[in-house]
Amino acid sequence: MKAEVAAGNVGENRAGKHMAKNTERPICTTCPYCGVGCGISTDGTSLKGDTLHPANAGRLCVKGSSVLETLGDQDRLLNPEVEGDVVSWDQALDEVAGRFRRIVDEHGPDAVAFYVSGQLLTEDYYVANKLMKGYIGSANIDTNSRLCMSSAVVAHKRAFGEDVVPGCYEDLELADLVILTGSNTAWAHPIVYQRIAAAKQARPEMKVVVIDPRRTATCDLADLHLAIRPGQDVPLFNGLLTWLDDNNALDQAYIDAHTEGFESTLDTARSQGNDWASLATHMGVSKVDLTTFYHWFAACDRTVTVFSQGVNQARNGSDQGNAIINAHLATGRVGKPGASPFSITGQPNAMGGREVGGLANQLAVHLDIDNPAHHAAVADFWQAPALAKENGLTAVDLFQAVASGKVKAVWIMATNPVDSLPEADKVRQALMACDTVVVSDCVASGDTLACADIRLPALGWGEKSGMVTNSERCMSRQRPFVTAPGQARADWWIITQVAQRMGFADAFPYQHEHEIFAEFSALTALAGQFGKRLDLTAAADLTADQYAQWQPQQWPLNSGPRCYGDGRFSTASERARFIACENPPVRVIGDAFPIILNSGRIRDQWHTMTRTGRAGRLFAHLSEPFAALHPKDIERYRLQEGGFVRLTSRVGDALVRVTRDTGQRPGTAFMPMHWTDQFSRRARVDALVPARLDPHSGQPAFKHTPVNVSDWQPRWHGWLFTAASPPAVEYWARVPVDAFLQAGQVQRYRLAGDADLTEQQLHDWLPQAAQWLALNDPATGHYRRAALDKDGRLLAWLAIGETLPLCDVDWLADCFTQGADIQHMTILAGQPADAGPDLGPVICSCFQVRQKTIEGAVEEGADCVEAIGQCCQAGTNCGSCIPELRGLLETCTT
Ligand SMILES: Nc1nc2c(c(=O)[nH]1)N[C@H]1C(S)=C(S)[C@@H](COP(=O)(O)OP(=O)(O)OC[C@H]3O[C@@H](n4cnc5c(=O)[nH]c(N)nc54)[C@H](O)[C@@H]3O)O[C@H]1N2
Ligand SMILES: Nc1nc2c(c(=O)[nH]1)N[C@H]1C(S)=C(S)[C@@H](COP(=O)(O)OP(=O)(O)OC[C@H]3O[C@@H](n4cnc5c(=O)[nH]c(N)nc54)[C@H](O)[C@@H]3O)O[C@H]1N2
Ligand code: SF4
Ligand SMILES: [Mo]
Repeated sequence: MKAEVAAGNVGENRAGKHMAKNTERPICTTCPYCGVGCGISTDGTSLKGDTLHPANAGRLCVKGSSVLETLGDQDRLLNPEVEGDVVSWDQALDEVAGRFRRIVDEHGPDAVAFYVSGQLLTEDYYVANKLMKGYIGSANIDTNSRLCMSSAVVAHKRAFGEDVVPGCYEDLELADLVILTGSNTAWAHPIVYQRIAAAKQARPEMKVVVIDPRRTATCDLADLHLAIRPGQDVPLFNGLLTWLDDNNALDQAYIDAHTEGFESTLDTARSQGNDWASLATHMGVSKVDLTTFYHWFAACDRTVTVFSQGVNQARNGSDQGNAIINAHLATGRVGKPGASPFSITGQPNAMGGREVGGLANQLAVHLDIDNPAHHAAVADFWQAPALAKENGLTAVDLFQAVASGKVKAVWIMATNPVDSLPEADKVRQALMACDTVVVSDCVASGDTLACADIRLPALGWGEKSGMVTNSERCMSRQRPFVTAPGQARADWWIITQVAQRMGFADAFPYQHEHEIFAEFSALTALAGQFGKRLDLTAAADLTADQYAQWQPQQWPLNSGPRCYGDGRFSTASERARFIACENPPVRVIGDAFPIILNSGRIRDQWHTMTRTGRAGRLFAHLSEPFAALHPKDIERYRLQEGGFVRLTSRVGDALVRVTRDTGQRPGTAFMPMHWTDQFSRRARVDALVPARLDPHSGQPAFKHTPVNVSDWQPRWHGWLFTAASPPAVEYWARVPVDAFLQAGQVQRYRLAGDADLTEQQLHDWLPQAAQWLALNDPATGHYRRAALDKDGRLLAWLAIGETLPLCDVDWLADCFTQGADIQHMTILAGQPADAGPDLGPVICSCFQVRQKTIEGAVEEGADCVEAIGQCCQAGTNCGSCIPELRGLLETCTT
């Protein structure tokens, strides 16, 4: 049986099995996951938080602290491939350059496109943008930041005249009021959450307000949770503006001196009235809660409003961002210690991509394509022959242009659009029909890779080298510490090689990433000429050695940690702009699709799971795709808790498990965005999401999809452990088991199906084996099989029944990892002879502590998170499970 406390690998995490090289002394690098941008110190076999990094001061969350477990050669893309054949780099690069050149020559530059990602490094991003906009001559380069940050970019540009985040993390610690809206900080930005939690512990009078239609783990920190109806953020913040005016809480001197457009913005806000009771009803909250929030905002000069995807990913995401910024401008709370609006970034280099101009409607260094002076300056700096003159296609439009044949070649780098774009099935069809699809990725299998004509193996985290910028504009280095597997190469190198082969060798002469960074830094001088704050000119002459030694620094370089604190903005008038935000039209929920489907992140998975999906430990928290619904809806739609639900929308369908969640608003459901066709039969949430876009940013409304739900009752259920592909059944979901057979890594599949099964089928699901064990129990309708090699080692295990066969999946996983000594009857039973009680799901991933153990600790008197930690270690490493521990404390003690 797996020890309840798995000692030894915490804080000192194990490296992946095929780690090629360890460093002699620890190096400092930056976490590959979220935009908090934590520093990591590692020698290749163990890691810890970098105590000197300003973002995390030594802390790491569960994803960061388990990152070494996701490295290794298994399922890596090792060689360039053209139409399925392994080729040399020369052949692959010639092929890409040749095809792009030919299409540009025949159909013009707008017939090709790049689709890139906030997981590229700044240097990769810079050369991709320079090649497409400056040399190929089209602005058809867009990025997954379109799905993530583009509404915040619009909001910043409209309000401040530049895409600048004015505040910094320290503001969260200095604030008297922290508002977290559309942000599940506890799970998506855990170290930011921990910094707020620590500040609140030190100053309990500090208030936290969470605005989110569902009750999330983040709410455990909240003094007030406003569970607004989905999409009601503009009315909420318009109401706030009106309230501030009614209660003389505006900073009129600041408004007069530093802003414009206030009167018309206030008029628009006022048009919804100030009958707080009916407004509260409209928003779906109580009047007391609404006015408490307004009181607190009025009272606290030091207020930070953190916003993320619940704000950005909406039909009116840009306005939602501006409605927040309006309230901050109206109270003079921008860029001051403890007082700012704060859009936090998702990906490790979402911010870096915005700096270099990775979006189709940016030029570079915060300049605009359609501004002739900006255009002339960049064309001159780059000596670019064909600098694009018009904005290019934004992500959703870009893939529609691929579908219509207007775009004939697309190069996708470091993103997985077949899973992450709305109407994802159509994206897949478009790519399958496209002339040339090039995909640069690290892994060998993926839903987008399956559509590629040319696959290029890229370096991944731990191998690649370059710069990333986090949410607070802090630039840190990612440094390599393992040898690249196979033929994998840096993205910047691949792009530069293609540029050279397309005839642009003079403009892409780089030998080392630091040369690219220095050029980009020099280019920011132009930003300064046009009154922008982006300033890296101090790094323009950086030597290779200085680049190697780079310590985390915020831009503008050699400036304070905040921007705009003096009330002078990046607009021509130096005044910030209020933006009048109309309330969204009232949404009529039709009978056909009565539930509003929300989607987002879970604690231990990253996006499309190409990395976190390699570590079995990260599935302990939530192991299957699910839709969370309120118990009333489970009853109303005759679903079953733990059963299966088929979701259908106007554009697609999905089949997942039902989770009961009293924190859901009735009439809504939540699905994680993570499961792809690599991990489940049909659980891609974006197959359901229609392409409804914010008109200013082009960002899709991922959070509010009308769906229908119906119960699905399979005729049989099962478990299958195998290294082979999953069987073709109606439902399967897989979890990697930390064991490798010759055929590959063992996977644990949860199965369910409708069709009759024959003995032969069951047999075919298992691999060739020297020995077989079988047990058929017609009384229970259960069939169990085990396949063993000649030495008695387990190769595969299967149990099928009309009800889900009982077994201890963790013990079975251990049977695979620990090899021999298998007792035949026990193995068929799927649990040890001396099976202990079921301890429930793992809550603390670091120490593998299960729910019942934690509840036991509470029953024995542990009355706070720290006491639970002392009893059973839960929550004492990365702290990511602390919100859940607080939840258990609450349920056990009430
Ligand atoms: N564990 C983990 N962490 C991650 C990532 C990951 O994949 N896994 N990805 C990273 C990336 S790229 C990003 S962009 C960030 C995203 O970080 P977050 O934005 O915090 O994450 P989400 O879960 O997408 O959505 C946040 C919340 O918005 C709420 N919401 C939905 N509709 C509304 C609404 O109408 N109004 C309001 N106010 N709220 C609403 C949802 O209920 C959800 O709780 O996370 C980053 N961190
Ligand atoms: N329904 C719904 N959809 C969403 C969202 C949502 O909340 N709901 N959120 C949206 C948001 S905010 C985001 S950011 C996107 C994320 O969605 P994606 O960007 O599609 O997700 P990832 O899994 O991060 O894809 C990264 C890919 O790049 C590969 N990769 C990793 N590192 C490198 C590298 O260094 N070089 C190269 N070449 N490849 C690399 C990985 O193996 C993986 O295949 O999803 C969006 N889609
Ligand atoms: S909060 Fe976690 S995932 Fe985000 S950067 Fe820090 S360690 Fe990485
Ligand atoms: Mo994101």
